[in-house]
Amino acid sequence: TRTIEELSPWEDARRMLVKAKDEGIATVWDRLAEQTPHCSFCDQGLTCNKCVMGPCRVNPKGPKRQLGVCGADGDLTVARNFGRFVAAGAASHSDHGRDLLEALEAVSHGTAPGYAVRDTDKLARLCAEVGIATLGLDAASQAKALAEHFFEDFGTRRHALSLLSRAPKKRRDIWDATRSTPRGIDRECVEMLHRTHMGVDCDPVSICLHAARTALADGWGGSMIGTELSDVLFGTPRPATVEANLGVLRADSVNILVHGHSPVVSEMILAAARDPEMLAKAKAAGAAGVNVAGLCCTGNEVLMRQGVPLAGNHLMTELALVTGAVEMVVADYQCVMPSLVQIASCYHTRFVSTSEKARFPGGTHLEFTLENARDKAREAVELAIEAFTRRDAGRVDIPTTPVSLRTGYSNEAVIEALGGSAEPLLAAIKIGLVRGVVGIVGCNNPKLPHDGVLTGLAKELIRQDILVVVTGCATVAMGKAGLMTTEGLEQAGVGLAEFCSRFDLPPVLHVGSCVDNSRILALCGMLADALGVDIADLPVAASAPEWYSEKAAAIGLYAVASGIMTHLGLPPNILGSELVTGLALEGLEGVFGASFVVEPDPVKAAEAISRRITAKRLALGLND
Ligand code: NFS
Repeated sequence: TRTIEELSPWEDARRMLVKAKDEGIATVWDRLAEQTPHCSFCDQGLTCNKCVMGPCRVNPKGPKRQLGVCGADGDLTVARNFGRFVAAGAASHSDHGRDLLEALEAVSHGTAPGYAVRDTDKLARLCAEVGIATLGLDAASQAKALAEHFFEDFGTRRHALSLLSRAPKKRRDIWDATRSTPRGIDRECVEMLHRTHMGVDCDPVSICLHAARTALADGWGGSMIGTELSDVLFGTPRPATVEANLGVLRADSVNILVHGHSPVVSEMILAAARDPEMLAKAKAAGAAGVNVAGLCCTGNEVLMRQGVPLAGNHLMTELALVTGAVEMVVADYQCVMPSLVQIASCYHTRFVSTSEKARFPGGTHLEFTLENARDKAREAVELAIEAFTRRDAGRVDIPTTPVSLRTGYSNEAVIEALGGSAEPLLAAIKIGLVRGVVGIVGCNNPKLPHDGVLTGLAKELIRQDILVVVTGCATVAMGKAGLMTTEGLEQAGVGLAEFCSRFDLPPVLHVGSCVDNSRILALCGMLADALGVDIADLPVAASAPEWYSEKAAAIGLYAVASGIMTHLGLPPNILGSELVTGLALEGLEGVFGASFVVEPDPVKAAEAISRRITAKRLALGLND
């Protein structure tokens, strides 16, 4: 067993791990220890439970069980499992994107009280981009036309998604030539389920290529639409300084944690919590106010746009409840550990689920719809105020004081910070002041030291004059490590520090939640177009150092299929197939001009990324 010091480097996490132990509360780390060692067949992707002639465990090395009952070998078994894994991730992001699309449509029809188009300029820009004439159309009509247009991207478009136009021509040609141009967002996910049914696609390579197409439908489709419409409905993020870690909880206030992914719910909770009437009710219950803080990706959404403090990332979600100071967790969907319901029940904490598609037995289900969200949010806040009166002060421990971090770097905000165009960044890249740009994204995984690979990698990269952009659960990690304020420039190389100081930027820029990785794709498209090259020619890379989820696999694969080398801190369950593993680590380079690197050590990972950036710089005729 690992010591608490080995589990997490952070004071807030360690104190809560000790408290959890004292109070007899099991966490994700305890359950991981119980599950270890894992089944080696599953670990390698060699189990198949897709039909009832099985389930099968395939052993490619034989002598027995080299084939499943249907005759599938190890390579096919691994490819089919991986294909479905990616499709589940792409479906999750895209179904979240669809929720924003339905919100936009309802706003256009006036049937979503409490929601509105907050960025009308962005709405008009998006309409123009997809070819909707806006002259004479008011915002509601534009919203209606745009919603109709994007609905087609989900289902009925036959050839290509509309926002693929943001990718350079050379990249689109590669997708066409390899038959990986995503057509409909839902279509690619459904087709993956079809292909991986018994007796359909039996070629592991073909399945992997379709996995890439499915992932591209996420990155340039479902996620990108999710990001853009979130900006339209809730405002395009602008730079701001906010606070993070468990210290953002307040001993004297009603604490509500918003958890999950969609701003459609968290924005409404925030609005209700800020209502003076609710404040009065909170005061009447003996609280100083209502304090909303974020967890995980929806935390990133309201952090980016509304300056809501961020309590923690994936591995902090259980520990946040262990403070005993949380009245309510309001969750929508994705990355919400079912264990939260049990842990909440150990305290006065209410666990509230809000989505028809994500129910948590044992919690309180307040079903939010676009019509009733405003009322349901008020109901939730009232329940939280009621819970405050049941809080046991003797069990409250809020560790640490918060750290500050800068947020709000949408592409629009970055360009504005650079003085109106990306030119200064390109110039800095050309002369080597900034050697390259790396996106560090995604989750935590209890198999790895909490936030250790994330922060270790970021520190190495900025030291080597590589600008880092972060999303999702990577964000709090970087904030806690002090890399997201201009003070963080002390840890940056001379060139990067000079560039960032000139534009008052931290060395690590927060660009949003996980669906907002689509901002990074769009930025790469923009930089490549400005240089007249393909994305694969840019000195850029991506990394999901502590990833755990199907969504992260989809992100990694769309990055690679977009021409961006991607580092993973641990491999997906594919090692049972030399063919699929070889494709991931090398073969995809020949197809898409990029592949995966798997490396748990952050220093070695930084070396691999840095070598890649050097090679790309030299190929562009730049010094390194
Ligand atoms: Ni993205 Fe990972 Fe989840 Fe967000 Fe966090 S764990 S794949 S960062 S909350 S989606």
